[in-house]
Amino acid sequence: MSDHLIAPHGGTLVDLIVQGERALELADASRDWPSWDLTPRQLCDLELLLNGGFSPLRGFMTRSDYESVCQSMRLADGALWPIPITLDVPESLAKTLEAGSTLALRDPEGVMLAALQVEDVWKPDRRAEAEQVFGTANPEHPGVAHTLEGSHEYYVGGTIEGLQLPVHYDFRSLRLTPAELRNQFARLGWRRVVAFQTRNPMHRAHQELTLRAAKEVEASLLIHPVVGLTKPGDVDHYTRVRCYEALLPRYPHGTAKLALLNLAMRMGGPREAVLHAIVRKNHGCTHLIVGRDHAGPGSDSSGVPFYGPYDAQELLKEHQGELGVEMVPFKMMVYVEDQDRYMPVDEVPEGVRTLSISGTELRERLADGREVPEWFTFAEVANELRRTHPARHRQGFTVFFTGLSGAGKSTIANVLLVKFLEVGGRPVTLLDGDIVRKHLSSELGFSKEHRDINIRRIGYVASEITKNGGIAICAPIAPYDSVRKELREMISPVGGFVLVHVATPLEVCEERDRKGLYAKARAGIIKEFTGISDPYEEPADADLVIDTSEMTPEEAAQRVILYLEKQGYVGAQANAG
Ligand code: PPS
Repeated sequence: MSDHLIAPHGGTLVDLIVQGERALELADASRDWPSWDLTPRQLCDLELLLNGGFSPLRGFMTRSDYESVCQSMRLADGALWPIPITLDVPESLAKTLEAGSTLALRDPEGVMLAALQVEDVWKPDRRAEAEQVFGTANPEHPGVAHTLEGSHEYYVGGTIEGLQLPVHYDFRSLRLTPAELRNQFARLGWRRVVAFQTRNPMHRAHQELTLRAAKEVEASLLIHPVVGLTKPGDVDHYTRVRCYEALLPRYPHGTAKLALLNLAMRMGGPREAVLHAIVRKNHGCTHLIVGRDHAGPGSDSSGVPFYGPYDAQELLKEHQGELGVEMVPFKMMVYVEDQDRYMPVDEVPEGVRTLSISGTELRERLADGREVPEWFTFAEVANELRRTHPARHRQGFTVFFTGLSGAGKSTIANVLLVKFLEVGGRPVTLLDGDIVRKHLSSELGFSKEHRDINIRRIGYVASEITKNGGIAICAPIAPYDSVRKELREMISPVGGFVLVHVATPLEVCEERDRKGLYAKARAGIIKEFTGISDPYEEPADADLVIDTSEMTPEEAAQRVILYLEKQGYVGAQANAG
């Protein structure tokens, strides 16, 4: 490692991976140890512990470090550290551990990644932790929600010996450890490096901001996006990385580099900004760009922001001298139309027209297939976003019919199937009640429990079809409201979900009795028959209500198509014929 690079936090770059004999010894001994399959958050933390991204930490925090960090942002030895890095486990495991035991840490497939020499097992006051670290115990803050509701009751602290880093198969050449990045910087002669932390796609404002920052401090630029855990609802990292790669050629040759950071963000605002600076220092960076609301979780439900827009800048400013990482503060960049360029908002002369597009507006434009202007984002980035967020008429969707036996669900579903096949363009799957019960749920009966399992199975298959851009038409009875709602929640994030209540009255269904089932149900030959001896909960949240005693199956199918057209899920040609 070059002497000219910034020293890691604490002076030495930690490397917890053990080799040769010791590795064999640990693997051998692990047979007798209790073992823990790491959660996604813990896997991210372990990776940065093992590769020195979290130097000087040598394991998950012990109680004294944890308490000191929560209270005063310092480890017990006084070193600056803003956020607890702890291993949470359930009581059942905690009870088997004590100081001196060893715990095998495994990935979700059971591969042993590291051995933890237990020093401490304790039950933390997680509410106090949330208040100290995040400044609030409001679970609308995602970091607080994880601390209070998403983590186990006990913490285990101790040093770690690593057998291997967690395995990633995606973007391997961009996943650089602190040592690897430092080697590259040394080879390139990059002594001054300004890091840009991000969890979002980068648009022109971000490019302008990073270019300006690099020029201002005369440093090379490391675009260092987080690909571990970010804020729920963020653009997935596969898409983001393709966007960053598309943007990279827009920087002057040899001045910018892209590497991925497998950090689990806490959305901890000011304290997290300090963590980001430490982690970047360990990766060989001398500067960190901190913009507006850095690592912020936004606002609570009453619209009050959890942190002030420049709180993170202020906290990092207090500590930058001690850390040796210089903060490069940035105000929000806005587009000045008359000058066709970006400017920090506080430099825009009064009365000058500025333009901006919010995240919500961008999502809407992508969903509607509307143009994303070149002043906002480069065409190559917009194309990448479009590939993942196609316009609604290219997205998948589920049409979910619910209603009594004999209400006409299957008939309408079959007409709809044919209409969609006629139009073509998207694969269509019909998950009819009877078909599903034959192929997916043959062992199930008609108890509430079994019906719910049946609907969840249908929902899972429909969500996979929808996610992959297909059309799923489902036509079970689905008599229970809560499981129908579960499906809407599961499917809506990956495409469209339309609940159609086929509300043909029971008398009409019974009179039709096409399968003779109602007669058998009345005679008590078939038990738990919906509408006769079993409940049907009418949906109050149906997107469409259709009564087949008042219209033909073709008319009913047409109503569904018109509804989908209004929502943007089918284009103009879907209606033709
Ligand atoms: S559920 O409640 O959604 O799981 O039911 P589903 O999978 O749609 O299955 C309903 C079909 O099974 C036949 N059948 C019964 N339906 C209701 N209650 C009882 N006890 C029952 N026993 C058998 C019936 O033919 C249903 O088909 P459809 O097409 O709805 O008439």
